[in-house]
Amino acid sequence: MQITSLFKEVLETDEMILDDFKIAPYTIDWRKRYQTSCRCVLRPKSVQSLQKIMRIAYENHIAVTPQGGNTSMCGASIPSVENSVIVILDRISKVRSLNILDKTVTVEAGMVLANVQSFVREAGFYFPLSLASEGSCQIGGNIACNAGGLNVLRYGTMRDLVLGLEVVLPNGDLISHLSSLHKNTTGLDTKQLWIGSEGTLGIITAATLKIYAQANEKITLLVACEEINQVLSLLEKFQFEYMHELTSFEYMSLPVFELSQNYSGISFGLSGQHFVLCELSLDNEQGFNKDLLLEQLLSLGLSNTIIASSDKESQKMWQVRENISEAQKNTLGVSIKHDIAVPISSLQSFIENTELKIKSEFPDAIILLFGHLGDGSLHYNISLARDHSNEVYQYEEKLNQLVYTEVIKCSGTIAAEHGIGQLKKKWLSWVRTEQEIQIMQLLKKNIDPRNIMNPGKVLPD
Ligand code: FAD
Ligand code: 2HG
Ligand code: ZN
Repeated sequence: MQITSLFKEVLETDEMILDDFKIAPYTIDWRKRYQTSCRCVLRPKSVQSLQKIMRIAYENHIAVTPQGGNTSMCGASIPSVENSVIVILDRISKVRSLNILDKTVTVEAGMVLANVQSFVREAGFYFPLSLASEGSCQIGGNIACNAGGLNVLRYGTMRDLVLGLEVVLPNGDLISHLSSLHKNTTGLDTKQLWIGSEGTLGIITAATLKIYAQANEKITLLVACEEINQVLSLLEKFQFEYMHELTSFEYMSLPVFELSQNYSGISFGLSGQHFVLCELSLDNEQGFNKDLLLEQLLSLGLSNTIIASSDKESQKMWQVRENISEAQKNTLGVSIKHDIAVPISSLQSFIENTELKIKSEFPDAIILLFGHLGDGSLHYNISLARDHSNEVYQYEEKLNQLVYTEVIKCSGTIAAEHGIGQLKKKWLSWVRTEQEIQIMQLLKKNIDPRNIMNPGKVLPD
């Protein structure tokens, strides 16, 4: 029987998208780096429907790619084998419960991140995961990628925010362990297997997440620096003076700052080579000492600073930061992306050495360096002045090699927050040992013996 007919037998008509024109947006990724095909897009209206889908897929060896908001930067959300089906979760997207005493919210996986944030905010609390794609990415996708974003410094990545999970396994069985416990030392923490698994071990349907008190006051400031070591001194100083109150420490190099300011139609009139966007979230009610903050900056020779004087000004600062990916895509076309992290103590040498290596082989390289410097992760994106088209991909392998060689010299990683997907599969062995990869393969074989869950992603073939 045809693949689509098998699903038609158990699903309602509105749970299947069959029209090629309507399927098209699901088969191309956000970057337009990967384009593929699929048999159909399935849109289960309940967890039970999803279980039926997985039973059929399992019995008939049909490859399934779960897709959330399709904002993956490494081709994880797009099928990479023929005859796949895509499963989307936008109809499994309710809030299941809010537990104020436990400080948790339980939401379904298809809920858009921004909706989770606003639900929690309206209840008087705070959910800290925040990324530029929050208007379209979904909690399930965030968990499957172990998303990081702008507040990792204080709250950690998705791994730190999930207390319980509900998952449909490749054979259709359901594991439901939506625990609200902040402590549970009963053997291995198996939920962590699905966090960061990029859809290769099953489909996440719900999660219990930590929520926090809202800050009493937030201070946003933009600091211009001439030298990268000033940026690092600023981080050191703020971590010492403000500790947990420092929630974001985002870095933008001059080309990135200019590109995004122009794209956003905003100018802060700051001059420098390096820019830092910081957020301090104050929990006490004593009010904020702006003079002290300025003094601290001056002690580092940093006088070129703007402290946001209104919510509007703070939003503008964040707009410039959050528009970077769009600005890059729409202005410079193709960029070769690297989502790396190195120990903060090695950042300066990594930045200096990598630029030297890249420029010596690609003198026309436009290096777009920005990211979550406070937690050691940076986006090292490269465009070439000679060409903005897909032709640039012919240099991807060489550029990856140059960047990743420097990353490895610093004991860093090639995927700090976007994952491996199909893009970085061949580089996995650069950062994980043979034994670690074997353990991952063993787990995959056991949980997904028919290799139907998002095949062709993360692990070597
Ligand atoms: P998708 O892209 O749809 O899927 C990603 C992976 O998760 C795929 O492997 C997919 O199969 C799997 N998946 C999706 N849903 C499920 C599910 N329910 N169960 C099992 N597997 C599932 N990432 C960061 O970490 N930090 C950032 O700051 C950041 N900023 C971004 C900014 C922009 C403009 C864009 C486009 C992306 C950004 N990303 C960032 C990358 C991206 O990883 C996140 O946007 C997000 O976590 C992906 O969620 P999604 O719902 O779009 O997942
Ligand atoms: C960010 O930090 C995202 O804005 C996107 O992780 C990074 O576009 C990129 O390379
Ligand atoms: Zn990022």
